[in-house]
Amino acid sequence: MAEWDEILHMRQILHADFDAFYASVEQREDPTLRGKPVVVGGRPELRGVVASASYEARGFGVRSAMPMRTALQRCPHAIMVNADFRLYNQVSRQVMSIFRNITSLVEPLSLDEAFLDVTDLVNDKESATDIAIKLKEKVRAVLGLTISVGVASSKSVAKIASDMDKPDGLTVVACGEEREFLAPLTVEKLWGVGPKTAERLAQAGVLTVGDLSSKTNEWMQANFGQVGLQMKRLSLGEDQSPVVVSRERKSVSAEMTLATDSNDPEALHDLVRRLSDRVGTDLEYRGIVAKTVKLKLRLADYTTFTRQETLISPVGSAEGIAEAATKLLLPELSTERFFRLIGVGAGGLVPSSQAQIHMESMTQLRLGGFE
Ligand code: TTP
Ligand code: MG
Ligand code: MG
Repeated sequence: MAEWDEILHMRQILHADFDAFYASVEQREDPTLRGKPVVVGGRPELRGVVASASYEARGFGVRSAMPMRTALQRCPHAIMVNADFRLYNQVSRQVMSIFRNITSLVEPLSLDEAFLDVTDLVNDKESATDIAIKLKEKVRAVLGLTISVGVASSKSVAKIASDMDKPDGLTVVACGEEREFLAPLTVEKLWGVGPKTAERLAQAGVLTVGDLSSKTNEWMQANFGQVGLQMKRLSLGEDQSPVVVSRERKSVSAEMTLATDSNDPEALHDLVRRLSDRVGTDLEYRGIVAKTVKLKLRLADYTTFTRQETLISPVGSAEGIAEAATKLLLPELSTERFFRLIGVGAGGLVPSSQAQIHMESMTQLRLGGFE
């Protein structure tokens, strides 16, 4: 009986993720970049980091989040491209709509990846694997880009699976084989296990997911608390978390460290404008507006503080964010103050449609007051 119960409740989850997203979009736009090591990211002289590296560049050891300087040392002939967030947002919207044409149960995790719950689509004629193959073909045909897909009975296993065979991969973990699949992987593959936790686990001789799964619940709880129990469940392939169609984001932000600590109003304003552009593009893409705008500032001595303003009418564009952020920056500038890092954030997020209603009713109230 228990087994039947399991089979009846077995879910079929896909995790799809673009291969080298930013870099692949750039290669698609400019054919001369195809087959070449391409890195998208910030300029090395501005302490830029790699956002995305094409698979050709990865052959030279270039990785995301690596300082651009290091990337160019490893791969001197790499072609550097500035990020075009508007374009990536557009491609993201397109891929999400391809996903939603397959099922409405789509949970975007970031611009380039999403979970799809296809449980109800699977039947005698079409397996989850067939759906995954169809999805890959569709994305290639419509967008000229490749995705890698993981198919499994849970979100966490599907996400790990999609990363196993990149680029253009398809990894299927059959129902009941989750433990075997996970066992040889390093603990860092598990959701929520970062370098620090991995280091602590390594000290206890726990290197692989298999090692972790053989630890007792008591040991996991004693050493890592509630999170420990969650890790143990994930190591066994147990993850009941549902695909959540709309994920509420509480804030959107972007920050950047300056090449050299600066007190130059022009350079600082310029940075605020660029960060606002990123935040504003993200808001536009999501169709949301912000009621508060925040500025994060770090001085040369690492003192860090924030300034924020709650706006009378919410903003949802790069220009609106920049205007508010610039106002916050102005009183902080002085020749003695050298800044090391600046961040721009948007909070109090509401759907644009809702903000519209809110503003209309405020207008009506005001009109009412005049009568
Ligand atoms: P990822 O899916 O993590 O990376 P990727 O698509 O470039 O490569 P992969 O084939 O391994 O999936 O992230 C998607 C995009 O998010 C990536 O193209 C650029 C951006 N990004 C950053 O800006 N900084 C980062 O540190 C990472 C990891 C990603
Ligand atoms: Mg990706
Ligand atoms: Mg991704």
